[in-house]
Amino acid sequence: MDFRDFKERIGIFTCLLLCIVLFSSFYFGQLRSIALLKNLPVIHEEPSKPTINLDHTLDFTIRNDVQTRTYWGAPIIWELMFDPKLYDKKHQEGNTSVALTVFAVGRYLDAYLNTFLTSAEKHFMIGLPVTYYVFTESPEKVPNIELAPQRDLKVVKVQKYSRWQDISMMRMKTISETIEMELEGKFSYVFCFDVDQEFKNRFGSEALGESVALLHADFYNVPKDRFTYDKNPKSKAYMEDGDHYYHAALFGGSLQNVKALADFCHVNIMEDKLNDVEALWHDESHLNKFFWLNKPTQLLSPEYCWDNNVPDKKHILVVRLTWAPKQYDKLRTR
Ligand code: 5GW
Ligand code: MN
Repeated sequence: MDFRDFKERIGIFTCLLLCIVLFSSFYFGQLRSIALLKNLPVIHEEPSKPTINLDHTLDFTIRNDVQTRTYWGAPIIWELMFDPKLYDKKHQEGNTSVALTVFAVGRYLDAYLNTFLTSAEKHFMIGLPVTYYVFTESPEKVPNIELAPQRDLKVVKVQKYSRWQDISMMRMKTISETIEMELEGKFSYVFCFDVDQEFKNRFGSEALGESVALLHADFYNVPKDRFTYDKNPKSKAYMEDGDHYYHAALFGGSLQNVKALADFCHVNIMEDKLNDVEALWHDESHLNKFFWLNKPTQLLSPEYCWDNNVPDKKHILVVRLTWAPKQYDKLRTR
């Protein structure tokens, strides 16, 4: 074997070795990533529930005095557009169930909770199973309301934040945790309400949807430039433009969508705290940002939460829910 022969063999040998090294690192690399994958928690996809969508039964032209559909196609629910009997029948057949969350912390419990719950028993989702989740720091003070069959009330003890802004904002954290720990798998929809309101007329199954936002009574009929979005670029709630001004006094939807909303608001509220900023209208500013980025599938007209201080009531055929008179002097002494 002469020297050139030897060099050639060394060459071939090196090539072979390289191939083996490359191949095995690829092969074992694959194995390793498969092993890593195996260690990942398995995500169990919820079996997709049959969703009840009755949008095709709505009459979008009957109310020619107001906007009945958004530009992205979501219905805006006004009186006369829907057939209440049909909605209730389909939801009863589909075994729809609803969780309602409401916070009554500090003096808000004495001032508003009884009226809120008693009126809800007369008007909220009548004919469907409803469970109220009342969050308070004083469970013993929750009034004993007589509930209709298929209706239930659960009291959850929460801490009382000292700043009222935090009482309002930290609801998002509790709502998210409650959906995850308690509601998931038990209800078709969850709706979250301010307590300082009173039901006056049917607030029924036509309000249910995958992701539901409420048009703010004070802003549904004013030009966009008057919307009070957060305009501070330092806040996560900052927005230059938007579609509508939504009211955080009520929102709802599927458990998954409401959890996404609550998580979004909570995370952004916490980030603002780290940056020492607070959005102009607290949780409501963040909620408006969420619905700008994640379009709601259904809007409720201000018939679903009317402010009696708005002088012009021409579009409001039925007041279904109304703001309780504000008792700021009594309730906001801090
Ligand atoms: C207290 C003082 C100022 C602002 C809020 C509170 C407060 C709110 C409270 O002491 N206890 C309480 O349970 N809340 C909850 O947060 C209620 O569910 C209340 O409806 C919600 C939002 O607060 P609101 O209704 O005073 O806010 P706005 O936007 O209707 O004025
Ligand atoms: Mn309120």
